[in-house]
Amino acid sequence: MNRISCRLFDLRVNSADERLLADVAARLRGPSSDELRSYEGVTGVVYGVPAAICTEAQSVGAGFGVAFWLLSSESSTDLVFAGTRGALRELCDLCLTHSTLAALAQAIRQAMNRPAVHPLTLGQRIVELDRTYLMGIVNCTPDSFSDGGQLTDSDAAIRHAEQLVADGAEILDVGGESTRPGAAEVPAEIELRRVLPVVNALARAGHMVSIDTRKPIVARRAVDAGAVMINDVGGLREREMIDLAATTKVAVIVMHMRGNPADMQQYASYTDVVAEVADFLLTQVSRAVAHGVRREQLLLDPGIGFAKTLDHNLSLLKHLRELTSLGHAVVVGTSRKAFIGTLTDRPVDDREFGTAATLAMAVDRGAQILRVHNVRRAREVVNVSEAVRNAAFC
Ligand code: HH2
Repeated sequence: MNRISCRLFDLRVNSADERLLADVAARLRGPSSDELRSYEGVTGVVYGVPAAICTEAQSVGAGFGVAFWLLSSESSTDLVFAGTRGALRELCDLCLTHSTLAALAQAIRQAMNRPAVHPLTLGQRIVELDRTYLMGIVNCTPDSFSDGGQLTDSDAAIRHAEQLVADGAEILDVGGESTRPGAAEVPAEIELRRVLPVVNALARAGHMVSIDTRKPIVARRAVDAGAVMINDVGGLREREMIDLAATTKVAVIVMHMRGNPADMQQYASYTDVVAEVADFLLTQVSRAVAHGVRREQLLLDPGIGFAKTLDHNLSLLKHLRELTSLGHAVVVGTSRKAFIGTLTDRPVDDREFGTAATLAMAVDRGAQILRVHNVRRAREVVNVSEAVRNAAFC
């Protein structure tokens, strides 16, 4: 059987979402929006299924309350289906026992483990987020924990960023303040002086630029200079940052942190770190939405290393699915961080293997964006771990 792939639209989470309905109903010329809307559950499209198998799936699915529509063209047949998650799971279990339907069931099951997130608008571009994206780190700082002092003049930072793009970075995260544990706050004027020329040049060159800051004024000026994403390591705790997101409509990473970099480690105490981080992030999302930010602008980040001990970081990575199942894209930043040094006994410039292990796990657990220093190596990790995660049943 040919390789088939499945894409899900979770109508339960996005029931009011006209864009998803229109996508399935119109672009794919499948069932009408009204038909799809009548299903409280999941709608999916399986691409490239042989017609005979589609027909067999239809006959098996009918008894489970799963509806199927065939979309046939000369070259291929695609299958649109809709049903509740429970019905689909049962159907998949049954199909796995049919030799001809096993691959179809496997594709649906895989997709159900990866809930659909809304495509992200980054400037003029729509990023589907149906695979893992790499965000290259451009630290224009004298004191970042891994690469501080390397890019203090703008030209060096721009050259480095161009290299990251050549290595496979899709987004460039430009920062002008170190947030390593214990770092002192940098005045806004200095942060602006460090980042603005770099943001400006990279945006003009057509790259997707994110501004890594916790200061609304820095975010505002960077967006004016062409940044299409705000990486708010303050997690939208500042009302001004929420207002900026609401008016500019740019994408925003909401990252979990307690206190600020100078004192955050004294707040690294949780009863259930995964639940508390998820709770904080969802509260911030609701607050932002209540003030006019669109849900689909917001990405979540557990803030690895920010007010976290080694065990907290490990638990968040192990249970990352609890965040990637919330219906928002998830960003993960583990690159070269201290907990990797603790586990490997390696200095900061020799943590690529340890970093690679965490990236592979983040991909497997459904993270959409990985924030990394070494993009070339991370691209290799992503290629392999995505291939394993998406392997066909055979
Ligand atoms: N980590 C750092 C900085 N920004 N942003 C997000 N969204 N997630 C992260 O995990 C994250 C982040 C810290 O890493 P780095 O920029 O390399 O170091 P420094 O803060 O010392 O500049």
